[in-house]
Amino acid sequence: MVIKGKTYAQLMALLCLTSIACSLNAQHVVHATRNDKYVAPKSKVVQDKLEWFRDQKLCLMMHFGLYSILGITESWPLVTADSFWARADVEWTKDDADFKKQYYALNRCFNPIRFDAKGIAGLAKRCGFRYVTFTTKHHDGFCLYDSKFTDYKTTAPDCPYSTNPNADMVKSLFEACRAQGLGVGAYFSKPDFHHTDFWENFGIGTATSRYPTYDIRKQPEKWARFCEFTKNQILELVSGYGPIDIMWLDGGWLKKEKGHDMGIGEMIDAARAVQPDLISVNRGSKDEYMNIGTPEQSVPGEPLDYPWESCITIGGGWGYHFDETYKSSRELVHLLVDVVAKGGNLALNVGPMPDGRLPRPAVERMEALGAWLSKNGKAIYSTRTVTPCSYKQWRFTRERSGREYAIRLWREHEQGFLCTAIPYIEGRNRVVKRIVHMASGADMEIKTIYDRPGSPEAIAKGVLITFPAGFRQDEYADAFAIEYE
Ligand code: JFZ
Repeated sequence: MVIKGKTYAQLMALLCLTSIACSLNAQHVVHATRNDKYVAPKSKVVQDKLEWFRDQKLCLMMHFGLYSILGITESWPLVTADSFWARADVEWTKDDADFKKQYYALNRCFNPIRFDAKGIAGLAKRCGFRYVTFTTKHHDGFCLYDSKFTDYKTTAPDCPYSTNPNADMVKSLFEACRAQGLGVGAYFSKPDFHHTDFWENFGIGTATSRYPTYDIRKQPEKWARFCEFTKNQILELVSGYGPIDIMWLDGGWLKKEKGHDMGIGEMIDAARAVQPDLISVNRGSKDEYMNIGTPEQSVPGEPLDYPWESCITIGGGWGYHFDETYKSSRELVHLLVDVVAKGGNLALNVGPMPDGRLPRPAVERMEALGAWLSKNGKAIYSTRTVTPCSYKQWRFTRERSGREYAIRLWREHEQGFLCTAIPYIEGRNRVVKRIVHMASGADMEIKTIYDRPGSPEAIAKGVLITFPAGFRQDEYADAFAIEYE
């Protein structure tokens, strides 16, 4: 194809060089952000486990529960004060008490007989996920495991699923994950709307907030009972469900400094008496029990100098929604690369359908992630940040050995390129000796680009990578290993 005397290849080269030229002029450096809010755990065993955590990079997070049956927001519709947003898809009733009774009664029709723990664990493994975080109990108090401290659970006789051999879903899933060599994280909600020592009468007949329905200063014994219940559930999880890598305690609005002291630190200390290397997430706290940062539905603008994971939904909601809109595979690959380049993990959340299966569009995206990682994973897993970690469409990572990677994110129209360039920017201007394309293993033809070439004042502006004949550019991103002189 010839356009105005130029072949397609020449046009692509021109486009490529144009994009290089306009990008090589800016200086862009990202400095790591020291964060004084982070308090490292005292335990050396937990500190070492956090290095394991930092190596994993990709987590499959799953929100599953009663809310999944109706495809509505998880737990939050029970909070009257949040109903303005949380009940947006609850159009069949406007009566607060009526709705709450209906929501709580969903345990009587919870029967995800197509939940295939081994199948999900195998899929997660194949798609490059390294650990799985699952909702053992969300704010609504319904337990997806056989808790000895409540009858509001999948294994209770009033729940149809209780007759299923996998009724203790946490047990089935965690065992299946470990069989695949995956880590396991227990999402557990500190608030429990179904517990009457948190919400009297389950909040029915009360305009509920996300806080207890009573003043805990006036009924300290009631609050103490709730905290003991919470401790018992955390301990039964770490005692009866095998090795758990992360205890992910949600409900960060219950804060000690706001008068809702639950004694979480003591609970985690007691849990570590059973599992010493347990990583704890005590959301809402900034103490030694908040071992990893958990930015939600967001990615920090710059690298963080402590362990963290961005928890982000593959679609719009945490739980399953019938009319979900999913992020594209390109967005998800770029999201993972961006998070990893900033030193974090991506906890990508998928909400199983009411029957227990994962939605087909989610599976397709997970498989696309896995396909990309099968070719480029060395630039992702077990890496750490390098400064600068990004420059326009480039992200940079490094192995602990020091080997560096440059990952070029391709936008939708950026296909068929014949070359690209890695800019020399402050902090990244060492002379490049060799560049290898990770997906093919092919050595790239490289050439240093100078401004004012030949003149005494010539300055190296970057390295031009010319793709060899037969080069197959990835649809979403290409990782390159860089060796320096
Ligand atoms: C929390 C949960 O509430 C949410 O349902 C989901 O499980 C997510 C992973 O974690 O997200 C929050 C946390 C705090 C608020 C709202 C949602 N808040 O304080 O409004």
